[in-house]
Amino acid sequence: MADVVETVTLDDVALVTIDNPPVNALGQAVRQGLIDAIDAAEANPAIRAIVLIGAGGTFPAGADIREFAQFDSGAPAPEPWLPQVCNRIEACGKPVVAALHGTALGGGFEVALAAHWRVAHPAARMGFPEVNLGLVPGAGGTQRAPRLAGAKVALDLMLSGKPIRATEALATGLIDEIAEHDLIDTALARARTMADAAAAGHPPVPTSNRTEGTRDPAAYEAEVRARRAKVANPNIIAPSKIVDCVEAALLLPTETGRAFENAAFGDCLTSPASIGLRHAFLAERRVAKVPELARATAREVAQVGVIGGGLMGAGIASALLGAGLSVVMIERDHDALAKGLERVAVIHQRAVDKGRLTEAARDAEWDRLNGGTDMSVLAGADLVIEAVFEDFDVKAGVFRALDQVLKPGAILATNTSYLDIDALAATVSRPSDVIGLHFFSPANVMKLVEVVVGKATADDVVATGFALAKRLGKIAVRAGNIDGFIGNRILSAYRTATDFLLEDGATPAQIDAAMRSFGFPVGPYQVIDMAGLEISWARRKRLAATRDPGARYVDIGDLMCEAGWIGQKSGRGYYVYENGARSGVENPDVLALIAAERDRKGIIARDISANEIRRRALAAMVNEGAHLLQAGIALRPSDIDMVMLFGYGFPRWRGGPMKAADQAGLVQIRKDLQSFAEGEPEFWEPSPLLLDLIKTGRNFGSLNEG
Ligand code: T1G
Repeated sequence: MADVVETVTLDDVALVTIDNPPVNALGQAVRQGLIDAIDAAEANPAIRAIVLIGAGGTFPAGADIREFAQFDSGAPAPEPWLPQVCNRIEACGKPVVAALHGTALGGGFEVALAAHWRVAHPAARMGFPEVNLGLVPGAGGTQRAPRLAGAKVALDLMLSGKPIRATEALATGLIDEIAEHDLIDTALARARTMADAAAAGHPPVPTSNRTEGTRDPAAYEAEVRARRAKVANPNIIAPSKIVDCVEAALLLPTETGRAFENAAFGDCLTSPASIGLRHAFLAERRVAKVPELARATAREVAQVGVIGGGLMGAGIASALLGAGLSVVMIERDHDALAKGLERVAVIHQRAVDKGRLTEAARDAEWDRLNGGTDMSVLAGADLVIEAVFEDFDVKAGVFRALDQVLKPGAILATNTSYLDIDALAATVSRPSDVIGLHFFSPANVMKLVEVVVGKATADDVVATGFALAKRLGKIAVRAGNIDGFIGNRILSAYRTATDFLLEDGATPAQIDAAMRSFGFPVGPYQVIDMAGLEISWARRKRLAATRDPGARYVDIGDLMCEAGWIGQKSGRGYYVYENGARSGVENPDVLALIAAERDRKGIIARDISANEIRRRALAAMVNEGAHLLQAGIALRPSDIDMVMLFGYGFPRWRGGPMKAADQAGLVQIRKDLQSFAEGEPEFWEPSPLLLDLIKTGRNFGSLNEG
């Protein structure tokens, strides 16, 4: 492996380059290389100063997140640790200048803060994203940044996790200079100037001795107190720890403050939330590792057709326009088309009103939107997405019409949320050009797209689906062709488990509260009321013929639909929504219906704890996920996690249902499944994959390659 840290001597300056693609992460070899380079330069009498820079696109973007995974099992970090590297840089007897470009993040920015001067490329950004991983900056950042810029700036950066531009960093004192010309030349010149000053008896002040940020202790403490009041969270400790560390920078001597930070970092590193958040970070990037993408390249897509201007079609059109594509929206008649285009205009205006889109950008997007009622206008389209009524015959009719007009090589995508992709592909002359692109509503907001691959789907069509999703800034997950694909299938299992609880003694509000305490933003019955009960009712009716008559079936949802209680849109569902209110109150009629159903089935209601609700919900999701893995519908467990995070509000800090199962322990999940099986043995039957993982001493994480 080429040296990840290389030193070139330029007259009297050592230019130390970190070269560890793709983001110069500070893995063990880089850390050791930096220590060696500083030692060598300091010992070399010909060297008067040192410049640190990253090769490729960026200064180090942080510690190596992959390396942390080994600590989940408690293994010690390989030395030298990053704090030691930073302390060594700061203690160097010769000036060290950090030259920043790209994204100097986390440990990378901490290395820069330990240097004696920071000069940045104008386009560089810097920050502390550790909090997004459930961590505190653990290499001196919580002690050095406040000394330069004060508590407010440091806490804004560390609690938001968002990077700032070089100009902002300069204004706060976190960096010292922006290179107006060549970054390296500027850094070299600065290094020599500092060496001259040192030779004249004015050595640089180590960052840890700087006081610009701590000169007003009262204001500093007030900022700490104000922040502390807002960040308490029993599940995610990093924000509170960050506040404590920044406070320590004011109150404790340097060495003690560093030790305080190190202890806080250790607490965070082993916390379930950091394990979950770091899993999510890597899983988000792993989803793109799909066999078809290794075998083919995406087709060019410039012009896209969207069939249907309803809620989904308008959302998809808006997302496409936002990605710079030209869109032709097709509707059955001019009235429907006008309504569809109007929906896009409303989405655009909302974005402008919220400052997410300038009027000029809105106008430019609008100029790339055309509409029609005759599919012949799609003759030039590279890809067409149908988002018409969720009925096979309707969609098949659209596909047959498209097949007549689209050019060879054009892709036919369906936005269906559960219909059979292979059956749809069989209706056209080009089944290999058919794919599922299952967007989630609202499609201009939700990041998840399930890319559903049919038996005939060509590799480059799959690659095109992934490329399009990436261009839309979305997370694409590969799904096999099965009813409900990945997300809706798991959602169905989750709701079956909670419906059983409704009959057994829980109320919708209790179940929703329990799942909100698990970390979902809203509970399952609140979600159903928002989406509309009729959607899952249609699915149940569609599957009725194939349902096991001996299996337990809960009629509550069907009875509610028959009574017209289909959720917010009807003013009542599991909750009552007075005068179109967004949040409802419990629907007494539903409680009465549930009680009547218990009587009819001879069920004696029992008290059900929030903990049991949460365990049953998770076990149902995990078991269905294991079934999907076994059937090859999902490529890996972490793909299932990403579907549930980005499509269904599963709490990110838990990493997803499969990660949560690993954190709970698969033996516990099996125990739960077995204890729940009493009432519905078929439903709770443990997946063979789950049992096999337990038997072989593995977990779901062991199936997430790479
Ligand atoms: N460690 C390991 N791999 C990383 C990485 C990291 N820090 N950052 C990115 N990668 C990989 C990523 O998995 C992907 O790999 C490839 O690089 C491109 O990433 C002690 C404790 C820098 C803005 O949190 O925000 O320092 O999939 O697709 O869109 O205080 O990556 O190709 O195999 O995201 O151009 C703090 C995380 C760490 C920064 C680039 N740093 N990275 O975005 O590319 S903790 C972070 C990012 C820490 C210290 C603490 C982004 C990016 P693969 P990508 P991108």
